[in-house]
Amino acid sequence: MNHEPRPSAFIFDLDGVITDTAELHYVAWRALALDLGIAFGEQDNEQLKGLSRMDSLERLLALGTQQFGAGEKLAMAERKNTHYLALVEKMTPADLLPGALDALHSARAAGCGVALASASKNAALVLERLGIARVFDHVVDSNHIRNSKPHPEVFLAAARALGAAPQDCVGIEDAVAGVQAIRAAGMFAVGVGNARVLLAADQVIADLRHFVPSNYLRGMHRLRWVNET
Ligand code: B16
Ligand code: MG
Repeated sequence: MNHEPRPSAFIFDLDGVITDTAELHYVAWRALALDLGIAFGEQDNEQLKGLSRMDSLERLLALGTQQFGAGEKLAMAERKNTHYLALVEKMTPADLLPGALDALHSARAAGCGVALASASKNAALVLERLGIARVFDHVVDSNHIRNSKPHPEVFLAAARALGAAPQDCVGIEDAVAGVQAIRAAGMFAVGVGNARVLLAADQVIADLRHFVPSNYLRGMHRLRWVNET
């Protein structure tokens, strides 16, 4: 771990940016929905990206008509998570998304701080499975914060841990709620995915193969990028 302040820093989201766990979350949520007799499709799963586990559950239950108590909801979230963890156990470094490893190494090679800002309580385990736990100076996930994305807390906590001012940080996100969190933190927001969806991003790229850390090193907080996709 390097605790020295850096001139600039990159703060990566995990799911959907570095690896595609959305599909695994989908499989586990769909199984729960099936048990509850709730119709739950890919479009519904799209709305859960970047949300915390309990917020995701509330969205799923809102698709049905039944009411549940707090204890029942906790048990459902636990059941979904057990299923999800069984799927995560099968992950390997081959599950890194294209360009992810290069992007992380290039950011480090440029002398920048590199942190993770994830809504997932399972982030550390996923990083281990992917073989990249040591690439990050800091990992901030839902275990460390009170407010979920789109609240800026997770990105601000990552910047603080890196000793970087928010305006000197670039955040990289695939979810609408995540891009909103980065902007609310006062950082430059790189959206990964569809520019028609990630409307609040300063720049949108299709995936991390298009991410060149050295491009951001000078005056990045003054630049407004043109969306590329
Ligand atoms: P867990 P990210 C988020 O991770 C996922 O995008 C979101 O779909 C998931 O519900 C959330 O983590 C919570 O995950 O149940 O593992 O705590 O995109 O912020 O890295
Ligand atoms: Mg994500």
